[in-house]
Amino acid sequence: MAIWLTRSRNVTCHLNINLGLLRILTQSYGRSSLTTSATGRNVRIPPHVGLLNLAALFSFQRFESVKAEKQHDSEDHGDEKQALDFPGGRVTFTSHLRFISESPEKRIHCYRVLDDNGQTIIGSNFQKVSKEIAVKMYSHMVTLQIMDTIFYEAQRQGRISFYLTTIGEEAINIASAAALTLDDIIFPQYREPGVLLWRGFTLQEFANQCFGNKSDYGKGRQMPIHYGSNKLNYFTVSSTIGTQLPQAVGAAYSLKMDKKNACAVTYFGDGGTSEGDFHAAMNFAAVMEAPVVFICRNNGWAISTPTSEQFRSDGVVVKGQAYGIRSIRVDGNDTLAVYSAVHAAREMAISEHRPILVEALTYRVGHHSTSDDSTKYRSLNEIEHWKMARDPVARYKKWVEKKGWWTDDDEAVLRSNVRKEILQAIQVAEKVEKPPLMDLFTDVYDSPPPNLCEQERLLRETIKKHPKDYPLDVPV
Ligand SMILES: Cc1ncc(C[n+]2csc(CCOP(=O)(O)OP(=O)(O)O)c2C)c(N)n1
Ligand SMILES: [Mg+2]
Repeated sequence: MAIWLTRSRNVTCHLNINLGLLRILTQSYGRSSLTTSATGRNVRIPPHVGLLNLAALFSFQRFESVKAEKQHDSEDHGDEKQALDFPGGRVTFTSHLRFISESPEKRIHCYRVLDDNGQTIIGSNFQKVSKEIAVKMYSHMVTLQIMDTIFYEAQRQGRISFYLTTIGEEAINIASAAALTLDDIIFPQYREPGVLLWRGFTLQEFANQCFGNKSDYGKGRQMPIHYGSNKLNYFTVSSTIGTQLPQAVGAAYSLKMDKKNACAVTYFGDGGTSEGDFHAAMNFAAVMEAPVVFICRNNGWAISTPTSEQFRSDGVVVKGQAYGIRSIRVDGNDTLAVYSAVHAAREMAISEHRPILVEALTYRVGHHSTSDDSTKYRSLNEIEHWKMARDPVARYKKWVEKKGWWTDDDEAVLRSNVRKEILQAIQVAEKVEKPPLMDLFTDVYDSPPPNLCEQERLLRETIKKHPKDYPLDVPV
């Protein structure tokens, strides 16, 4: 957690220094000023540009210069008769000195089924859902929202140490989970508790983990939100970004060797794609033909880093093709589109023994976590726009209502029941005893090595010396 805080502070500090520098430049150059952009070009800053607009202008210029140098691919299929036999197939020759363009003229399409008003787009091709599944998806999206709101409040009240919400990403969580079977193995990042909820993790189990009590499967050794369940085929969340990706590929490969009718599914953010583990996993999966579905939640931000500073490619979807992986871009706030895309991806992964990449476009509506204040680096307008105009839950609700499958009464009953259930779960979790101190040192080694024994001895001595600095509710 400390690392997350330090990092976001550093970025803000860096931004402030840059803005300060620009202010000095505009002041000292009077009516319009000349400065040097990040790409080394001279940029003239008009006098009417305010401080905040300057930052936008600065990044705009960076993109302009990249665009100016862009070279578009023309129809050059080479000389069909002149070719090189090369591993992987024939490569035709060309006498044109041409580099492949760094980006296509048009961005890759985004698959969607529901329009902004929750109406099915005429002619759209999607996986049909039964009334039962459709209503279950909606109820779970609402449950996830309420759970997030209450746990977030519990953290603000100091009852739990940390929390992180999934607000804005309910459709990706729930609809992708609904398109899978329990035999599929999940390797999550940390913003996918809805997948676990869909699989049957109870609100009490969520509360036990967040409170780190004796009933938590991790025995209170992890920060809140690091859920995991053996029973539900859901690997425990690990804070270290990207580690789950190669693990998922390994698991997928073993499922294939065992001829199982299942795949591995791994979730990650846009920020996660900058990790070496992402690239290693993609290549490994392609080469080993592992039945794994990679689901990238491209939510625009990695703590305070916007995607414009994360990559220069057309998002994440294009990276699939570079590795030889079939890929799709989907509207992550469209429940039916996510459901259909993941359903199809799963089918292909298992029946054709191949990895599939799904890039879901969405937005992280909440702060990164309770250790973050995102208004320091993004505008309230941007957040409000996604919260109000693009809410995946409201959009999907319109669809289930239009189908005649959901009413205001259903909504009122659901909200009241879920609220009660969560408050009850929190009260119970708070009262359950904490795991004993000893549990900190168990479950890794059959017999603990000397350095662990030494650490345990030191800890016990320190607790004896400074009892007030240690929680009284942890049995020593
Ligand atoms: C290897 C590693 N580097 C850095 C961090 C600090 N960190 C925690 S979350 C995060 C941002 C991840 O962003 P993204 O993958 O887009 O997921 P999101 O939070 O947007 O869902 C970072 C940099 C970490 N936990 N692990
Ligand atoms: Mg992100």
